[in-house]
Amino acid sequence: MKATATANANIALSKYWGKRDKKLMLPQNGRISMTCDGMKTDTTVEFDQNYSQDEFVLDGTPLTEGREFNDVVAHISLIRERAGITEKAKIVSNNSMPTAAGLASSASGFAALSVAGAKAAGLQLSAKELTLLSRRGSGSASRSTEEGFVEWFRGEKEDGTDSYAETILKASEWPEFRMLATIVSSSEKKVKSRAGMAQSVENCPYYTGWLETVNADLAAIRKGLQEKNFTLVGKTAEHNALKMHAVMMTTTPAIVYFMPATLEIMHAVTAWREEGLECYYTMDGGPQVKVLCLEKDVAELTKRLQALSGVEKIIECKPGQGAQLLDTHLF
Ligand code: 2P0
Repeated sequence: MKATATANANIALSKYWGKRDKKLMLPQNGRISMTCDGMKTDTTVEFDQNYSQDEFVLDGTPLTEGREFNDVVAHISLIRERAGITEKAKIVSNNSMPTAAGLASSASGFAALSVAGAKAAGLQLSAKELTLLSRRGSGSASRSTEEGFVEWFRGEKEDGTDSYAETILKASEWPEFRMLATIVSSSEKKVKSRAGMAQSVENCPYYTGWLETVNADLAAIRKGLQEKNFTLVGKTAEHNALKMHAVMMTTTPAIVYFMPATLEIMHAVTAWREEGLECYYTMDGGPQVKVLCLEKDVAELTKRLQALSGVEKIIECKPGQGAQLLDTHLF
């Protein structure tokens, strides 16, 4: 009753910000992301009758309380319930990127936990069932079980069975696509996405405007991916991210993730693009900027980004594989 899985993080090209059902984690709108080879979580889960309580060790630190611990225990309890078992679990998880800094650690985390947990509990789940299970841990996790460029469908059903994720372009079909995750701060973010998006749905005056325009962005990105039209994908992703941040900033209380270095990179990317170096930016629930580009421009862009004062670190991500089981356990 022990299994280990690895899952990559994923970064949205067209974003999700708001739920229509908080318990089932059903989104207000669909979303398209890239599964990122370059940022991952490895997780081992063991169910054993000798454990008297659930244990969770994250990046070497045992957690016994708090939001992360409670969310992980709730997800393990859901897996236990599905499998009809009662054994407590030990869970050890390691992130390759800073946790909770807006780098989709909850996406890779809950995808790895779902794949390892389901296997350890003896559940035989299809790929679709794994995305549905991962979604219950974190909305963004539903996409990390899948490879390459992935669409998470909004779905219509109240029970959520049609809100799953599916690869729309394999990693091997556009291997030149790159995302440079440019880290300007590794500190944990102050406003968690889950709480922030609930406030936006409740009181942002522009929320309906956001929802009205998202489907057009999804269609443009789908088309851009199918045609491998980098300009269309990049331009749409950048505009979509700015709209989402406009919603965040006009929520009460305001959610402002940008730091001075975030804006410095945004301005630099725009200027470089005007010079003919094609790149675009996208930002999520944190100050980091993900610069979208093609493989041929990675060296030049990395050099230019590193020369900016606020940049701490750059993680180069390629389109990556979906979550997988591993033979070697973490304990
Ligand atoms: C996204 N984010 O589409 C958007 C953009 C953050 C900003 O998906 O409550 O960690 O666990 O579903 O998935 C982050 O939200 O929140 C996210 P829950 P999640 O990537």
